[in-house]
Amino acid sequence: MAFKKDFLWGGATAANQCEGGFDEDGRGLANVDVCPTGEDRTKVITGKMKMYECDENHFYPSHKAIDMYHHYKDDIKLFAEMGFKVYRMSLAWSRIFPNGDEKEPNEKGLAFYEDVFKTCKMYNIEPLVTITHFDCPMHLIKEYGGWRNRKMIDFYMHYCETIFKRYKGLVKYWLTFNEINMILEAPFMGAGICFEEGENQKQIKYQAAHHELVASAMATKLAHSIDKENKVGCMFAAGSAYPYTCKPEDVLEALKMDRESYFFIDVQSRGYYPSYALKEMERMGINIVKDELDDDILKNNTVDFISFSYYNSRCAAKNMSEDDIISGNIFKSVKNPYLQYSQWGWAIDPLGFRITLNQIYDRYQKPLFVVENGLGAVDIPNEEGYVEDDYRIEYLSEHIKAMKDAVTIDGVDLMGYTMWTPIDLVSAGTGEMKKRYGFIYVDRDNEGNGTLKRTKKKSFYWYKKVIESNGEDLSY
Ligand code: BGP
Repeated sequence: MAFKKDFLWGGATAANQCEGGFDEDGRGLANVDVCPTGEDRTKVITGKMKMYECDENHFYPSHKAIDMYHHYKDDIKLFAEMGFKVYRMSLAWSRIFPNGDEKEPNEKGLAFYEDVFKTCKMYNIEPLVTITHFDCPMHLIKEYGGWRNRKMIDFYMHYCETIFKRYKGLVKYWLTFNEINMILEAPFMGAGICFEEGENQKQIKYQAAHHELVASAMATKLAHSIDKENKVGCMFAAGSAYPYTCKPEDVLEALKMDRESYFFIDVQSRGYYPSYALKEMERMGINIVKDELDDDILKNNTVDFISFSYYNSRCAAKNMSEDDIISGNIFKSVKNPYLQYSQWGWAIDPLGFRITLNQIYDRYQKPLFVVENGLGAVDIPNEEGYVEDDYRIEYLSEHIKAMKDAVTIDGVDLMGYTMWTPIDLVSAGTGEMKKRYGFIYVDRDNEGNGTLKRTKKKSFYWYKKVIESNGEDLSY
C-alpha cells in the first residue's frame, strides 16, 4: 500500500471564506471583512488602498460567505460521508477576541468552535486547525498597525493560550499561520499591514514577518507545554520555481524565487535566519529589530511538521518582461510553454507537485502535510444543482498520483492530504464564488444571491472512493 494506514485524507477551508456570520454572537470586525470583491480587492489585500470600514459601494463576500456558521453540522456530515479522516479549518480570531487585545475571550465564539470540533469527533474526523488564516481583528490593525507592531506577539500568544487550553483533548494538529510567505505578496490580507506614502515596504514586511516567526515559535513551545500530544506545523504557499531556460542566469533567478518562500520555512524548521537572507537584507538596508531572546526562541522551538499548499509550479527568467508574466496568480511567474493553464491562469502541473514534495523533503527532512491543492473552475449545474466536474476529478487524480510517486518512488514522508476545498466557498484572491473548488456545490453567486443549498457533485463520489481505497483507486 502506497499511503500509510493512518494517512489523513480530508479537505481544507478557512473561516473567513466559508463561515459568514461576521457580526453574530459578538464577533468583531476582521481584515478579511473589509476586503471587497471587484477591482479594489487587489489594492486592499496588498495594503495599497486603506479600507478600514465597510462602505455602501462595495460588496464584502466574507460577511455571509456560504454561511457555514449555521450549516456546519450538515456540512461536516457530508465530509464524513466522503470518509474524511481530517478536516482542516481555521478559527476566526475576532470571534474569540473581538478586538484582539481583551483579557477575557468571547465565550460564544469559543463555544461555537468547541461544537464544531465535537461534531468532527462524532464522525472520527480529526480537526487540523489553522490559528490564523488571513485573519486579524481590525481593532489590532487600527490601533497597533497589525503585525508591523511587536505587541502583536502578546495578543497572539494570549489567543493561543486560550485556545490550546480550551481545546485540549479535542485538537492536536495546529498550524500557526496560513501561507506565511503571503505576507510579501498580500500584506494586508496576510498580516493586517497598510503602507503609508514613502515607507520602506520591504523593511516593514520583513519586520512583521520576524514578529510572526517569533510568535510561531513561541506558540509551538506553548502548545507542547500545554499538551504533549500537540503537533505544530508551519504552512507556506509552495510550488517550485523552474528556470525558464538552462541559461545559468535563469537558473539563478529560479533559485532566488524559491528562496523568497523557503526563507520562512528555513527559520521555522531549522530555527535560524539563513545566510542568503541575512546578506540580502544587509544589501537592501533592511534592519530587523530583534529582542535579545528571539534567536534562542527560534532555535529551540522548531516545527514538528511542514505543511504547504500546492496549486502550481512557477517559472523564472532573468529578463522577464511584463508580457511574459502570467497574471491571475498572486505570485509572479513567467508563462511556462509546456503547461496547460486553468481558467484563472494557474499552471496545471502534477509532476511539479512531485518535484515540490521532493525539494521540500530534501531540504527539511521532517514529515510533510499537503494542506491545500485543488482546481478553481466554473461549474455549470443542471436543474437539480448537480455538476459533472470531470475536469476537477482529472486534476485531483493526476495530482494524487504524483503525490503517490513522491511517497512510493522517492520515499517522501507524508502525513496527509487535505485538498482545497471540499465545499464551494469564497475565493481568497478574487472574492468570487464563481471560482469553485468543491465536491459540494453551493447555490450562491458573486453578488450574494442564491439559496445556499448544498448539492453533491460528481467528484464527491470519486473522492469517497479515493479515501475508501486509501488512494489506491484513482480511476476516473
Ligand atoms: C490559498 C489560500 C486559500 C485559498 C487558495 C485558493 O492561497 O490559503 O485561502 O483561497 O489559495 O486561492 P483562491 O481562493 O484565490 O482561488
